[in-house]
Amino acid sequence: RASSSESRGALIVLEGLDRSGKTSQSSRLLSYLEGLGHSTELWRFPDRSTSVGQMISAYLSNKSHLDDRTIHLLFSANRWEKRSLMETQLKNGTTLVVDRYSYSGVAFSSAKGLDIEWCKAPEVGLLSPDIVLYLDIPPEKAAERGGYGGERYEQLEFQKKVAKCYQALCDSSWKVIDACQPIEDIEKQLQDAVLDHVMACERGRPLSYLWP
Ligand code: NYM
Repeated sequence: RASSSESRGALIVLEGLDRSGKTSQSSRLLSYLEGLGHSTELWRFPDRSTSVGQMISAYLSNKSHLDDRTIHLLFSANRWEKRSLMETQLKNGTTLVVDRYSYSGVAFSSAKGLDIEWCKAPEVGLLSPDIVLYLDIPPEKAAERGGYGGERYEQLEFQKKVAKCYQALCDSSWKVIDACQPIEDIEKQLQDAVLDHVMACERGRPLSYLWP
């Protein structure tokens, strides 16, 4: 067999507006895949544990101010610093459930008015997800859920712009899920959506790279 058909874990990405339910659905999906016996890890971006991540965290909590392009590149660098570990884990056969990825990077920065192609450029060469699960919620509904923690970006008018930017990125390869449904229904739909991809990767689907 060619090395391109080696078994690997799947790269599963959850995207959506703030308060769309990504974080709780990510951990439910992790439990499900682990329960089926798949080696699985939960990842998230930004990864606030690194030194780049701490700069991002300070920015998001309004403790620092950075130029729009500068913070965009820090978010991207935060993915680049995890890229080789990501590839290692996938090749080890571990499936990664990732709460936000490059699509958040492009959607949130282009919502500020930055050119979308400029925003995409630093992501080129990162690993491409096997499936993007988009938790679709009207910005008004997300705002009603409350618990906007007061971080930068957590404002209705801005989230409306982010929603439009996500629409510009969304293509037929994404699985769009109505995030206003009951939690258990969403959970079930996510489970159904990922299984084929996990199997295809086990059978040796080759890795691919942004932007496909
Ligand atoms: N965010 C997240 C970006 O602006 N660019 C990125 O590349 C990523 C990964 O950070 N409002 C924004 C989206 C969120 C914020 O995310 C923090 P979270 O999931 O609340 O930790």
